[in-house]
Amino acid sequence: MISDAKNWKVNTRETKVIADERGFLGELNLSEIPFPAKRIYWIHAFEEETRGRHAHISLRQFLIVLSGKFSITLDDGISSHQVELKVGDNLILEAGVWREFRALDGDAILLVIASQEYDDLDYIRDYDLFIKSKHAVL
Ligand code: T46
Repeated sequence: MISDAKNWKVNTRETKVIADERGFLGELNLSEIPFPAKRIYWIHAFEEETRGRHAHISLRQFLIVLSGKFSITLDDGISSHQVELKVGDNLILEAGVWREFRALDGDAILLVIASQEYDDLDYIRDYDLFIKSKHAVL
């Protein structure tokens, strides 16, 4: 584990991966996910493009890098933390965290397991509003 804060936990190489002469097989038990999963989606990101740039009001997520590398910035409104995740690394991300994801190579794939179905109203996409929402809570 390289980072453990109130709103996120970064685990490096925690995902079980079985390698043999044919390639790799990854395994994840749903019991390892700290919430009931309602949705799975994946991102095949273009190199150096930044995705995210939002926070969620209540969504909880479990993210696994399936291929390549991502630079991820996590910001809880008080401090900002940057982590680099490579294949097999995973991240448990709670609500209320501003996040930005940048693919560090051209074959970067991120699998996300989410606690809710897609809801655009759960997104805060304006950073100033995000900071204001954090101060309203504090
Ligand atoms: C997050 C990061 C890691 C859907 O229709 N269904 C879905 O399940 C999702 C996730 C998105 N969409 C639509 C909404 C937008 O029209 O797909 C389009 C792109 O979504 P967005 O700009 O939010 O993509 P990212 O990569 O910036 O963010 C996504 C997730 O939205 C977000 O929850 O944390 O991946």
